[in-house]
Amino acid sequence: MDVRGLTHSSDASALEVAPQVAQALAGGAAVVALESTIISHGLPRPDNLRIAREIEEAVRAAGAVPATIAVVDGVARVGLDEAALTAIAERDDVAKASVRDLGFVVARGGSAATTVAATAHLAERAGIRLFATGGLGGVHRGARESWDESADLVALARTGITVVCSGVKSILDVPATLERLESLNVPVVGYGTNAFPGFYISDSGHRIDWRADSPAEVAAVIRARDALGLSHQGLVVANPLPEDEQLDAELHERVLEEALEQLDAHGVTGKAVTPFLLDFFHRHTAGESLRANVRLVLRNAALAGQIAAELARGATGADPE
Ligand code: PSU
Ligand code: MN
Repeated sequence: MDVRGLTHSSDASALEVAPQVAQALAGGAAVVALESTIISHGLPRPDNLRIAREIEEAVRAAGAVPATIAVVDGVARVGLDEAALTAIAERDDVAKASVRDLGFVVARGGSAATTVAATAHLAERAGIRLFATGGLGGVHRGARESWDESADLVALARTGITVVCSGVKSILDVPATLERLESLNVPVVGYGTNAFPGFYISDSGHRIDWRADSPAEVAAVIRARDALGLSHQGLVVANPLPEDEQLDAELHERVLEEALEQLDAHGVTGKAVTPFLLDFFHRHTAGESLRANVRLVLRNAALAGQIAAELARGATGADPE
C-alpha cells in the first residue's frame, strides 16, 4: 500500500488505504476525504447510512474518488467498503475519536468515527488534499469559563488539507472561532460570498476577507500556498447554503436557546456537547435542521470533488518536483 511516510510494516497495518483510493492517489487522480463522526454521532439512525452513501455519491458525481475515514477494529482506514461503512453507521461500540484518541483506539483494537481533526490528520498522511464535512468544530459559547474549543482548530493549523464546510456549527461562538482561526494562521475563503456561512443558516452575520467564485480559483490558491511553503497548514473553504435552502432563522434562534439551556440543565460537557446539541436540533425542528444538514454536506462534498478534480487537472503533465 502506498502510504506516504510509512516505512515500517507495523505502521502500515495500523493505517490502511482502500485499493481504489490508493490507485487514485498513485495516478494523481482526484480524491476527497470524508469524516465519519457526522455519520455515527451527527446524524440519526437509520437515515445515517443512506446519507453516508449519498455523500460518497456526490463526490463521485463531481469526478473524484471518495475516501470516508474511520477506525474499524483497530485499523485506521482511509476509504471504507460497504461492511465498514455499515459498521460505523450502525454499531453501538463506535467511539468519537479526535487526534489524541487515535493511538488508544488502534492499540486496543477498537472502532471509532473520526472528527474533522482526526480525519484531516489521517487524510494528510495518506496524501489526500481535499476534505468535505458539514461544519467545523470551534470555540463553544461560554468558552471563557469552560475552555471548550474543538481540537479541529489546532489540527487545521498544522495539517495540510483544504476543508470544504458550511462554516462552523451555529451552536458555537462564531466570532470567537473566526478570531482563533486568524491566530492559528488558518485562512478562510468564502465560496461565492464574503459572508461567513452559519451552518444551518446561509449567513452567520460575520464577514470574511477572501472570496473565491470557482473551483479553479480555489485550486489556484492551494497551488500558490504550496509554492510558498504553506502546504503544511489547512485552508477552510466556507460554502454557504443558498438562502432558500437554509433553516428558518427564527426557528434556529429559538431552538438554539432551548438547546443551550438543556445542555446546562443536563450538565453535558466534553465531547458529548456537539452530538447533544445537534440531536436536540434534529428533534425540535421537526426534521428541518436534519434536512438542512444533509443538503449542506452534499453540496460541500460536490464542491470538494470539483476542487480536487481541478487540482488533479492542473497537476497532470506537471513536473513532480
Ligand atoms: N459537522 C456536522 N456534524 C458533525 C460534526 C461536524 O455537520 O457531527 C462533527 C465533526 O466531526 C467535528 C465534531 O469535528 O463534530 C466537533 O466535535 P467537538 O466540538 O467535540 O470537537
Ligand atoms: Mn469540545
